[in-house]
Amino acid sequence: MTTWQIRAEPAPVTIDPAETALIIIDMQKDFLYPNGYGAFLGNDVTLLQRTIAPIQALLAAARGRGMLVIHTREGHLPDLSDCPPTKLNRWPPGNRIGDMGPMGRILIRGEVGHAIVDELAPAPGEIVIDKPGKNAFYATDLDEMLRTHGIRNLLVTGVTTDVCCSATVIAANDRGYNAIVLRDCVASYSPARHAAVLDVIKAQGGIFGWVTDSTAVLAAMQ
Ligand code: TIU
Repeated sequence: MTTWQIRAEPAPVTIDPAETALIIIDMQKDFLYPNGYGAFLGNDVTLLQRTIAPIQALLAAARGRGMLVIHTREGHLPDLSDCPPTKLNRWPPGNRIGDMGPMGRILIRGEVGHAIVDELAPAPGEIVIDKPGKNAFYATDLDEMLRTHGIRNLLVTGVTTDVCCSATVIAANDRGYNAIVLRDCVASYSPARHAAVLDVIKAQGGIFGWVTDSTAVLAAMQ
């Protein structure tokens, strides 16, 4: 059995690549592009764009080794029937999910802004999970898909560190998956929140998982 030993915090982690998936969380135009929803709300999207190149390198390596690749997208049905009022009412009218944004209706499935960025477009056959929540396990068949493929470890990438990545890592940990987060492949609109979340994940002996980077993972893959 081939194993990969990955340099990580709080300790190195050894994984079987056959039991490992690369998950790319919500790398959507609305969050990353200068004319997307995130930018429209006043966020600095360049902080998020820095993740694209290292995720591209990791994605190419994962594809080359036949690893399971999972993309997720946050978004809702056009009639908003899957969007709780608590989430809908978080922003003033005009800036809400379902309102017309710069790249179509904000976070609505099928709209331009909801799509994954061109640089990381899913390849035919790769799993794409449409999620109505922040946590990718909530109201999706992600858990079933991972179990079907015998996955026990997740290499976690995507945006944002403090929202959808954090929510997914915490949920994965409770479900018995090892979450290994790549610090250069996740990003937040707030560098302080990004750093804080990574600290929490690896605190207390790795209470939610491990923190590493793409250089260490690519080295372990050799
Ligand atoms: N995908 C994801 O993280 N959704 C968010 O709403 N993130 C924010 O940082 N707002």
